[in-house]
Amino acid sequence: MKTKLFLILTFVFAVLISAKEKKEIKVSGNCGMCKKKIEKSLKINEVYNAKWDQKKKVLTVAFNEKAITLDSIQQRVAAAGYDTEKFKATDENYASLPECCLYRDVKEH
Ligand SMILES: [Cu+2]
Repeated sequence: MKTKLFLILTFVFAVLISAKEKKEIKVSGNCGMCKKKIEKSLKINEVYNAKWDQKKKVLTVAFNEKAITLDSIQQRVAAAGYDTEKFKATDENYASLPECCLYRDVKEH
């Protein structure tokens, strides 16, 4: 009985100290495929939730700030081919995107 209580308390404590941080970052992109790829690049344990808004071009990300920095999150997104506020995708990564996703070459309409 005591052991059970101890385990529950440990769990509650662990949840409390896991620092959950929520941030919004500007991320370039065009379409639904971009959304999938951006969000997929953040399917890791350190990130609880990542949602990219196609209209606003804003990524809302909830993550464990003790386990990952906002910089490395942006680096992951950039590595997937999408420019973020702080990190640009390399030309090579950008060029490997499907044609519909080439946001740098899209003209505003
Ligand atoms: Cu796309």
